[in-house]
This record gives sequence, C-alpha cells and structure tokens, in this order.
Amino acid sequence: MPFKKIILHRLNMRMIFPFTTSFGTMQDKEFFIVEAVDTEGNRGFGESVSFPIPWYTEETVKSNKDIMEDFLIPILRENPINHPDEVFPLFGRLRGNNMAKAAIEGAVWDLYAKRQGVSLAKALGGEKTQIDVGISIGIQPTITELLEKIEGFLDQGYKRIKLKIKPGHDVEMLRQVRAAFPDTKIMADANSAYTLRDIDLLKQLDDLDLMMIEQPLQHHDIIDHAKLQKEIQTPICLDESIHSLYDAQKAIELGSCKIINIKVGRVGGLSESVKIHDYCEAHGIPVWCGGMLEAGVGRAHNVAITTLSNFVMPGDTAGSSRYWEKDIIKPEVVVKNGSIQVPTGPGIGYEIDEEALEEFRFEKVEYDM
Ligand code: OSB
Ligand code: MG
Repeated sequence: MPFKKIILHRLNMRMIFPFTTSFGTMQDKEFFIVEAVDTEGNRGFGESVSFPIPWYTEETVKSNKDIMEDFLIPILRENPINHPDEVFPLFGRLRGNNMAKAAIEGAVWDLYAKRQGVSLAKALGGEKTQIDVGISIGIQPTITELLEKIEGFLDQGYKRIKLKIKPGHDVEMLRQVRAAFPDTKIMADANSAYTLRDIDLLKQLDDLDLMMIEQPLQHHDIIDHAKLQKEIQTPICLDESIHSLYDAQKAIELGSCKIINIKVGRVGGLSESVKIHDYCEAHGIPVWCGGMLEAGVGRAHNVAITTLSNFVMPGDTAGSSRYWEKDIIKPEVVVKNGSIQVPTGPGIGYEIDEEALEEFRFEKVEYDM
C-alpha cells in the first residue's frame, strides 16, 4: 500500500456522564485519531483506546504516542505491505503496546477497505447487516438512580444490561435489580475486583440468572478463573486477561471462561480479533465486542468487527448519543430497537466531521512516509 503520510490527531472529549468502575471514575476522554493517507489521497482512520491513567491496562495516551512515533510509524515506513494482515506480524517484534498497535493497524484497515471500494465489515469477512447491542452502566450513587437508568436504556431498546460491580456494591445491588427486572438479560463486570477468597460471595450470583460475570479476578489471571468456573454456574467471560490469540487458546484449554469479550485495542488490532473470533467459533465459545468509551471512529471499527458470525451476544457498542453531545463522525452511530444498521459505504462507512475533529483536537503531528 503506497502510504504518503500518517497524521496523529490528539483529541480531548468530555463525556456527558461520569463513568465509574471498580478501578475509578472517568469523564474526560483523551485519545488519538490516526489518519493514514495514500498517494492518491484516500484517507483511513483508526482510534487509540487507552486512557490517560494505566488502570485498565498498562498503556496510556502518552505511552501510545511514544510507541507510535518512535517505533510503529518507522516500521510501517520501512516495510512495504500489500494487506493489513501484514501489519500486526511486523509490529510483533515489539512486546505489548497493543492499543498503540491497534490504532495504527485500524487506520490501515480502513484505508485498505476504501482502496478496495468495500465496507470494512466486508473486508473483515463479516456478513451481518445489523448488529445487536447492549449497554454498560457504571456504578451509580444510589439504587434508585440505577433502576431509573436501566429503565431508560431498556425503553431505548438496548438488548442487555451490563452492571459494574465492586466489593460492597455487588450481590445486594444485583438482587434488587433482578427483582425489579425479572426477565431482562443482565450481566455483571467486576474489572478484576475480586480474588478466590471471595468465592462464597461469587457463588451467590448463581441465584440471579446472570448471562455471565465478566473478569471477576486478577487482570492477568487464567488459573484462578479456571478454579472459580468449576465452582460457579454463572458463565465467566474474560476481558482484561485476553491480550492475544495465544491467551484465548490457553484460557479455553484450561476452562477459565465460557465466553470471551473481544476488544480490538486490547488484542492489538482487527487481524488478531478475527483470529480470536475464528478460534472461539471453532471451539464453541461465543464472543461479543467490548467497548472503551470510544468516539465515532473506534465505535465504527467495533460495529464492523461485530458483523462476524460468532459475535452472537449483544456487545457494549452503544449509540454515539449515549456518550457525546457531538461525535466526530457523520452520521453518528444510531441505535434503534437495540440494533445498529451496519453502513455499506467503503471503509468504516462514516465520514469524519472535520469541524468536530478540529474543535476537539489540541495537537496534530504529521509523519511523511
Ligand atoms: O471493562 O468493559 C470494560 C469502559 C472502560 C474500561 C473498561 C470497560 C468499560 C466498559 C464500557 O464497560 C463499555 C463502553 O460503553 O464503551
Ligand atoms: Mg470489562
């Protein structure tokens, strides 16, 4: 692919609500839009999903910039490629930094699909024309506010409710939610807040008919999760523990989970996501697409990957208006009756809103290729 330039746009966007998980509260989203430009003027876009603070993985917005500038962009400059599947193996010489890798690789994928004149979904092998989505709700100050929020999102059509939990804000809260919504698809996400010492508490979740519990134990663990899964009925879904196809294979072999949350940034990009998806499909493990409170570009990538056949459970890809007063793509991602219509135009299928991009941008660096 004849790259001419890579441009890093650094943005700051304020979400319309604070989002609280077991690891902290966030409202300001800082990230990079990576723009890959070819010699014919086609433009592909990717988005970095790390946070300013390394509390979900070790990466940060700043570390992403160093890694992209010092290593990833030079690798792309020095190694001609024909297909985006070649990007992740080239980056494979460097350990970790999956979110930085995915941001660049995502821009290359979008550019590739646009050059082919096909949608990103189609380029990835996806066939769904619409995708089902749920909503992830942060920890709320009171149960009354939580119940109101759930009611509102169910009215908007979201197909399942994911609730963040942490010690002291778990079984009792979930019991009250279950009592108020006896037939709703509910799941809980602990973001690694428990240990095996909490096994008696985690067993109590079995009475609540949850779809799954996401990442109850340590963020790198697959051993204790396997022990826990043998003791509880509720299916375990791994998020933080899965950084690669290798991790997914070992977790499935060990019985550490029955479901996997695929986040494109966490696993180093779309090519690795497809591999994990295919492996899970062959081994009877359903997957769904997680979220990192993305703006429009990252959201569009999530929509595209979710069109693959084994994304059989509603993901966390909510509509743009759930997060932003104004998003950076046109049109915004819209959820209707709990589904998103997959765009059919070339690449991500959404246009960049140039005015919004400029409004939220506070740094722009161009790299000649
Ligand atoms: O664990 O899935 C998670 C947000 C930030 C960090 C981690 C997670 C989340 C979410 C939000 O659950 C999903 C979204 O709405 O994008
Ligand atoms: Mg999670």
